[in-house]
Amino acid sequence: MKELQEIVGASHVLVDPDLRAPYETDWTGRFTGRAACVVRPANTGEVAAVVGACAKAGTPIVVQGGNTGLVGGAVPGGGEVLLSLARLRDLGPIDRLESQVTAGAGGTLEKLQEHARAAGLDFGVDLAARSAATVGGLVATNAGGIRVLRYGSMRNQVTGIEAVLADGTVVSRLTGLAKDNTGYDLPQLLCGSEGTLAVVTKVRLRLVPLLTARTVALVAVAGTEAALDLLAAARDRLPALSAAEIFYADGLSLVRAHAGLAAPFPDDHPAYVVLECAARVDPTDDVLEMLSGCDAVADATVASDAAGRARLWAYRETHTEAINAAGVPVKLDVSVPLAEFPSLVARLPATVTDVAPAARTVLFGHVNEGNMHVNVLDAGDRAEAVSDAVLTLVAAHRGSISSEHGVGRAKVPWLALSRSAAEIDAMRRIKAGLDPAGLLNPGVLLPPGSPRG
Ligand code: 2HG
Ligand code: ZN
Repeated sequence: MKELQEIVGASHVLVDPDLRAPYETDWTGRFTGRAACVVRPANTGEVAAVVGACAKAGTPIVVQGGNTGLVGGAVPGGGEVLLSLARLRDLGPIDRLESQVTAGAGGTLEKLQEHARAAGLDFGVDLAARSAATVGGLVATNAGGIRVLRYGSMRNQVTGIEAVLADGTVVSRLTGLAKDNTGYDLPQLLCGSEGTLAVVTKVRLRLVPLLTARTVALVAVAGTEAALDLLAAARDRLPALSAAEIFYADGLSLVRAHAGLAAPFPDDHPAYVVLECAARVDPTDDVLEMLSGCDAVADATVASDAAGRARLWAYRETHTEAINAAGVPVKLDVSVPLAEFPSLVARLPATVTDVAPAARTVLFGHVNEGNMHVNVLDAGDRAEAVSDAVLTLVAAHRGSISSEHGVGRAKVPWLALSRSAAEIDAMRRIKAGLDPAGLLNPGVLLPPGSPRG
């Protein structure tokens, strides 16, 4: 402890339980664990020294950014040093020639977006937790969000990384070269590694053109199949399409009650799709034309001014908050091929109530990627049974048990539903090579085995 205080300063080693508490429980309140202490280094050198000291002492570390994760991957299992990267917030100058920027792992997505936009560029990833989610956390989980349809997930934005290995060694690859075939792609290996292979300290990121002409449509449809018909029409007819999101009537009621929002349409409908187009010239006419020619549209409302767009997005983006306000949910984040999507949605509610009769299932997500956020309220002590039933159903639909939130601690028991034994073994060998003592994020991602998962 004294050594850690010498590295980061006594005021940045939090031992008092009240000071540790906000770091020890995740955003949903489901995952909680005690940390030996919380250490808040200010720069890469301090991170390397802290990790090196822990390696020497054989002390496990759990790494945390904005603590917005939804799978318990950034809260302690019990007794680790919690390494908070929140002070690594530096944002480098915008490189206009390359359209890139280097960002500290602890800066928020929102600050990165503001920085890029002030220079006439934008960042390709966006998600509802933007004000707290950090760049390092987005990389560690390979975050997705609402613009994957257009720009891909976090790994598609990453052109370089600086990271601290489990023994305190700093590896830096921040040149961001567009072409560079000189062996293993370490930055890409770290994307989605959930803090189990190294501690990401800086990230070199690709930026995208700032598209200020934006149109959002909230479209009422008869159900999931109609939503897919609408998606197909939108993809065909709208080259500027940048988001396609789905939610259902029960989610809308929850959101409206929580946030005091007016009904979007005179009538209720089974399902709703939010479409967003972004371009240099106003895409509204194209959106209206597509909507008027699409039989799947039961009703629609369109906005192109900032306030109107935010008003329509709120119906979708308030889901997580509204669900959390109703109780501690079982949160599952799955994806299936689009052909299987309607069958999955149709079977989910009964799959849940078969094992937890009092439970309520709220579905919403990123329809273009077949990614459904399955939130289950009132599962009581049946949380494990609910996860098991839903994830088994997803596997039977050729899907993934974690589409964008990662495996964390929450999904470890079900990893084998999505990954073969040979793949898990290969992952273990990579882990053993980079972190032979199993000190980084033990209990996260890999099932227990050798070295410590
Ligand atoms: C979103 O798409 C996030 O809004 C959160 O991935 C999803 O709360 C959830 O289940
Ligand atoms: Zn999502």
